[in-house]
Amino acid sequence: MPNSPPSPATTRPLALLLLALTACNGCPRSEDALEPNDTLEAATRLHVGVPVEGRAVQHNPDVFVVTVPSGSTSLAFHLDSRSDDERCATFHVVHPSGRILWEEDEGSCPHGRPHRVGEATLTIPREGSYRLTVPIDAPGDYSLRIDEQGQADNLFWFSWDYRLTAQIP
Ligand SMILES: [Ca+2]
Repeated sequence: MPNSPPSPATTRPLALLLLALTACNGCPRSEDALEPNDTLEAATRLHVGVPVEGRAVQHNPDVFVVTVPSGSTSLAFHLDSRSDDERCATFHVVHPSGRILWEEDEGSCPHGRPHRVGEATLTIPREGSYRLTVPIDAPGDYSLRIDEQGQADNLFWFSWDYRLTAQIP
């Protein structure tokens, strides 16, 4: 008995899977060694001038805490992508008192609607490279939360690798 061609009902799911894999820009990948770090209680400790490497994953915030000594007047976070994929990181920085120094609306990428206090600034020297500077008026633990917003056409939760460094200019 000759083989009959596969029916459209059989080939359609396979075709969709192949299309998804072909178009997969940011397929699901394993998490980084910093996890779990989704909350302030589980935050990764940052040390000024010492870079850490992490993975920004859509729907999976990464939280960091850095202790700032007295006498500092500003704190800068440098985040550099280590891949050429599309990126849409947004940031949230909180003062030791709980006051918000920087936040961005969910889905605000590419940084169209930031909320800032004082002289906080975000610059993007090149695609995938961010420099967020916030004013400092007290010593203590400052927190940074990174959220990858992803893009509307992502088929999977998007992720990309980064290097993060806190600096006191
Ligand atoms: Ca995380």
